[in-house]
Amino acid sequence: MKRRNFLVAGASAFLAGCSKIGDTLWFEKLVDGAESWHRGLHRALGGGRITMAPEYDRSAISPFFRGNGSQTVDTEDYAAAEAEGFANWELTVDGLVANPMVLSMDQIRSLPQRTQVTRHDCVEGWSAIGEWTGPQLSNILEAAQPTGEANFIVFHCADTLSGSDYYESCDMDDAMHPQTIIAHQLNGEALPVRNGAPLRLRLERQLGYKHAKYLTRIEAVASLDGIGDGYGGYWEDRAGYQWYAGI
Ligand SMILES: Nc1nc2c(c(=O)[nH]1)N[C@H]1C(S)=C(S)[C@@H](COP(=O)(O)O)O[C@H]1N2
Ligand SMILES: [Mo]
Repeated sequence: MKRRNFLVAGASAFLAGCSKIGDTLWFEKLVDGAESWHRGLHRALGGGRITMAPEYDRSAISPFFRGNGSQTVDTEDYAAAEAEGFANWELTVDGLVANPMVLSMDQIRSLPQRTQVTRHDCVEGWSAIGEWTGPQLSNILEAAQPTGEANFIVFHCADTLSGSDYYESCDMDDAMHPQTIIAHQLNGEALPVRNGAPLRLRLERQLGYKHAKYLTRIEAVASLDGIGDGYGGYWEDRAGYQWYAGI
């Protein structure tokens, strides 16, 4: 397939250290939003039927979106990153993908953006409505090109809770869902530290604990075995929370 070859060639140039990001073909396609590869995958996975989480008017936004779980990352690296406004934060995309890549914050901000006002429901019994902005994960995966063996996407985080790494995962259907975004803004401002600065997942059809904060790495895998305790997430491993936490 011609397009696929373009993307592979462009991504290789990028990985080789091409300094002008805009010159790489795959990145241009992404920024244009012109690529349709992910729409084909949508059809293959979902039979064309996509249910959307409710979206709200901006007037419904909660005055304060509380933080829960980790409210910062207790490392020197994170403190240094925060001190420079997360200008050099990077998101790695790897695992079972044809084009592993490392995205800068500028690249993440230059992708097509989606903004959505949604309600976050935490199992601990609170909800909040917020406006989230960021690129669709489908758009990023379109560039990375998960291989045929990739069944899940694992979200790795910078923080630990009680000494264990926080992480989460979802299936390819949710990964490619239009409301699944890598958010860098809450209510039009850079993501606050308590809410996962500088990058957090929004997985709108599922409960709060799935929405991994402080994202460092997105990994495509065939199986969740061998990742954490194998149940697909920090709370799934520890407290028996459901892996598919549909609302
Ligand atoms: N990395 C990381 N992500 C996380 C958590 C965490 O402790 N660490 N807590 C989860 C839980 S239980 C909830 S309800 C939400 C809270 O998001 P908020 O802090 O923006 O309110 O983040 C989720 N994602
Ligand atoms: Mo939660």
